[in-house]
Amino acid sequence: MRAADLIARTLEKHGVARAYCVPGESYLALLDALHGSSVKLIVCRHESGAGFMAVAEAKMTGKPGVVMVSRGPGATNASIAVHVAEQDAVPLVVFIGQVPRAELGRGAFQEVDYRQLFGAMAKGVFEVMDGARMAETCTRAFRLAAEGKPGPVIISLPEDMLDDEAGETVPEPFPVARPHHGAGDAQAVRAAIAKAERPIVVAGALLRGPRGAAALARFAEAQRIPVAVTWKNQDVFDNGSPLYAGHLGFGNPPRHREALARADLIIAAGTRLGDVASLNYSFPQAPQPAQQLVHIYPDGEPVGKVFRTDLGIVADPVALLEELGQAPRVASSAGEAWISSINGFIREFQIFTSPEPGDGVDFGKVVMAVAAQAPRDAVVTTDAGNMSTWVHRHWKMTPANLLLGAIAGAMGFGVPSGVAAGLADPSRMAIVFVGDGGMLMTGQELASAVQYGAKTKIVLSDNGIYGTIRTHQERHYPGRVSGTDLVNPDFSAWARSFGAHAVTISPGDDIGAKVAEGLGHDGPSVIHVKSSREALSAFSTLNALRK
Ligand SMILES: Cc1ncc(C[n+]2csc(CCOP(=O)(O)OP(=O)(O)O)c2C)c(N)n1
Repeated sequence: MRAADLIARTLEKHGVARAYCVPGESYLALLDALHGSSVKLIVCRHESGAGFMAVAEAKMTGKPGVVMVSRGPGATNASIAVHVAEQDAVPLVVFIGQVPRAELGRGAFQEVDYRQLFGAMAKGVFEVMDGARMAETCTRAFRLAAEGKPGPVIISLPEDMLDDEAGETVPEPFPVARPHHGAGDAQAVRAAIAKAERPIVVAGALLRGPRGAAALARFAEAQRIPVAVTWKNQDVFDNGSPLYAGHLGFGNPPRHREALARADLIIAAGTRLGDVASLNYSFPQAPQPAQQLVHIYPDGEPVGKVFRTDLGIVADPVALLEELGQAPRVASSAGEAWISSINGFIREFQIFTSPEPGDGVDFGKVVMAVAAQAPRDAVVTTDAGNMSTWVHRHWKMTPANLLLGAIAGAMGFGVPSGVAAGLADPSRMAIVFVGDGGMLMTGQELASAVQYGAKTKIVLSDNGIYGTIRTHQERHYPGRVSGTDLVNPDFSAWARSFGAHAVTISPGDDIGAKVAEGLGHDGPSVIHVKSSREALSAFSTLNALRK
């Protein structure tokens, strides 16, 4: 068969349900090979949207997401998603068109050297020069994307190569090699816990999913250890649990940091322990932590990289937590006091109060209404921006939810990820939180929602500013507004023009009733909130910042 057909058959063998794409003349043979395939091609309006959708699907399923884009401009448009996949450690396989083999290296129309372009982001960049190597390359790419620290893999497809004779063998998926903990590792962690008076778990994205979340909950309960979750991973642990120690990210107040700093043992599991997860390398402190540090991750690369790590275990964190959860520890009164000191603060911190701004709707009130009305298993996606701060601080998520956000902080992730969530599991409500800045970066993927029947609900904070940047600006240069104001379209009319249902929330409206209308619509809807600028985020008001 043609190399192009072999790609299609390989995707089918890997059980790929959807491939997200923007078409290009550089890979027509692959589009042709997907004609009639069980792999559903989701045609998007921008390659960043297509890439974000594939990343979101990978976050939902734990399996590599698949995106296909055209050469040159298509590839550069998709690069934001490659960066997110790298930073968020998400398995992603990216097929990119390329100029014909005879033209390579001549600076041909739309030619880019993908090894250079993606070399700093991707786990592998394969340019297939001989169609006979396609089966091996594709299967290897799927394995590489998923193993160890997951990430993006690029497959470059010179146009004429797609017509090469590639043989008839479609290999079975290569099993992903998983590192396992050794015989003494569980014992060593137990010994560290036994010595500690104030242990804490820092739980990351690799604990997402029913098995990981169950292992974490069981371990934390059995060992009586509080659990803090890393940035945008608050769905891995019950935020209402007495063991919940909060969400680590931006805006953690001094009292939270002080409470955490009292820990004498940090068990980091399923997180790379990057700058955001470690509160900018302060918890633990780099390079010499004030606490004992245990770090469990399936790839050795981040372990002991920035922090001196007393016990680094290169292993599947879920399997190790499962083992550790089997032997309960006797609760001590000192241990219980440690748990309640940290959880006591969190309970207070989770309480929502409104500054009652006079210049628009407090977006926090809308988030609270959505949280109250959303189904228990809602999939929530957040764009980068202040509007997500209320979600992280006040929505008490549980592992029944799924929270998808770009840990890399890429604006524009919200709407496409919500559309992908609506497509990947139509039985669950997908809810997006996005600002007016992010909405006009990739919000046009609302068209994809309408085209493919995703019933995504989009909650839009229309405050007329790039709010997050205004926050930083007011803190550093009070009152000197520069480059952060926006003039917006009528978002409700805009949403309706796509065929979505739109609800506008203005000051004085019944927020609960409007949210019910938006969430209750049997199709895609946009809840357009005329938000206050004064109620800038879940952490501060504009005037307080200026002062
Ligand atoms: C692709 C990209 N461009 C720029 C930024 C920098 N940035 C972070 S948040 C933000 C503003 C977000 O504004 P908006 O979407 O309106 O949400 P708000 O903060 O007002 O809630 C910007 C520009 C980014 N993170 N990603």
